[in-house]
Amino acid sequence: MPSRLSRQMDPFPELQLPESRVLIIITGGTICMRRSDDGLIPAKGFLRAALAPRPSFNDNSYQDPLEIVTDDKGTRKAVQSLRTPISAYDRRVRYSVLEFDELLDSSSIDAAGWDQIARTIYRNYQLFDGFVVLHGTDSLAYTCSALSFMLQNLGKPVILTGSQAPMMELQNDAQDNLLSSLIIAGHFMIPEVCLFFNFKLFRGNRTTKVSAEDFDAFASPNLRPLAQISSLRTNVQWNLVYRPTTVHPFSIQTKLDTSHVACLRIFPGMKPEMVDAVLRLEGLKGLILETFGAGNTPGGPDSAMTQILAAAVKRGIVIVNVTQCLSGSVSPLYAPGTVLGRAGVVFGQDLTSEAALTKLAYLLALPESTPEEVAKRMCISLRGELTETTRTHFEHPKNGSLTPELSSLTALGYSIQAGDLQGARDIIRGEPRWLLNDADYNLSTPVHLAATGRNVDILKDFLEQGASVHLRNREGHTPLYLAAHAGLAGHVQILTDAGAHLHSDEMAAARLHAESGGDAAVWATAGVSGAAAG
Ligand code: ASN
Repeated sequence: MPSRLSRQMDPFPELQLPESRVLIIITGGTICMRRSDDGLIPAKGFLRAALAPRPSFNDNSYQDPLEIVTDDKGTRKAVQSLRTPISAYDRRVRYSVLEFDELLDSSSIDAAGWDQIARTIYRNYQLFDGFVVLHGTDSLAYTCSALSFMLQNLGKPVILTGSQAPMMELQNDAQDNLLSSLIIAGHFMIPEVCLFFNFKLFRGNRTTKVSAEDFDAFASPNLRPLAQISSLRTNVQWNLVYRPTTVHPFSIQTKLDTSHVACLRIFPGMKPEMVDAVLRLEGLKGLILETFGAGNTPGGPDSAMTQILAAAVKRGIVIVNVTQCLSGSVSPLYAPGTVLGRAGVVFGQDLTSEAALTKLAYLLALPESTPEEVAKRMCISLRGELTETTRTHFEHPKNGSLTPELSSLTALGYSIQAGDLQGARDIIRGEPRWLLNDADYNLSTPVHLAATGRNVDILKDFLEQGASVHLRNREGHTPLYLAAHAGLAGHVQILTDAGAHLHSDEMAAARLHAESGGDAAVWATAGVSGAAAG
């Protein structure tokens, strides 16, 4: 693998842009299927059969092996990697493939499969800039929703995709879906679990499958796409991107127990006993009720249906009201919905059924969860899965010769330089766009500047507002590297608390600094193994 130093001496300027690394995780689905006597079934060997022969997935450069972690003990294995040709954004994406032992038609995935995906991402989190998960479309919206909750304080893009026709068929949507997912994961710091399909990037927990055959198979009825691909560029709606705003590193919650939850669709004339029978299933802890329109069920306050639901809530079962409609929200707009609310049924607002079911399974799996706590958290947004009331939006008048983006970024740079926390906050508050992941001519973000700035509180403030710790500047450096290089122990600590880690490309240089005159304790906190701590 070319080292940072050799890359810096390369005479071709475009090669100086840091290459990004993406791990493709293959779980199955039509995208990797081949024909058989029993119909389409998933087939192994995707990298060799489907990716290596295609010029848009393989620039035929020297195929550096990349390391991947294969188990919870941290066992590393070197696997083949391929690299894309240079993108419209002057960057190449190097990727490796990790194929699960058993590839599934996604109709058979369950919570154990979600665990396997979450663990694979967790084990390999520090080795890659982003992740692409290949998955069947049938249960894709469920898996996206489940993972959005299971991956806590996610700081890197995780993009799930699949296709309606296999990659090995002459006419397919697989190639576009996979290539776009790879490019987005390798270029744009969107720290969310996303679903990419038919030129659109969606927040995963907002999606639902709407067609069994069209290429336009997914919709996100209550939230616009996070990005759209056009012939010219990828248009990211940065103002929509969700970011964790607490200073905690990435972690996962596994073992969602879907056997404790159920989903029922109300229909005209439905017998209340049916609902009662489900609510009395042994071990049931939560129910998603798909109701009519804005959240209505048949019957009034004293009806058998309402009494059954109220009694179940009293027994500690969490019941969540979501709409059968494709879009819109449930609320106490009509009397029947209000009656349900009074009976203790939670208003699921504009949650999809997929998000509601997996969120309920996630919350019930958290240690020490109580029905009251679960009911409370079902109504608030944990990962942007539901629309909370709108926030106030401030805007300063703009003038000057720089574009508004650059003038705000420059002003922010001066505040950081002066250590002026209030000044930095004022600029960000008055800025309608997402400024904290913007970068200057050197690809330095405000976090890069704050990482060596005189006031560590500014750095902390940026992280609490959801700024990414993983973006790299033109030299390929993370903010953590810069802080450690400057010997700033407090800055290094807060960055690692927020989940920052050195990029694999930086490790060799970091080790060199730690061994030759740098502050070994600071480098050790930054994650250089072997550097003396304390
Ligand atoms: N049955 C397939 C699956 O979900 C459908 C697809 O991927 N298009 O695995």
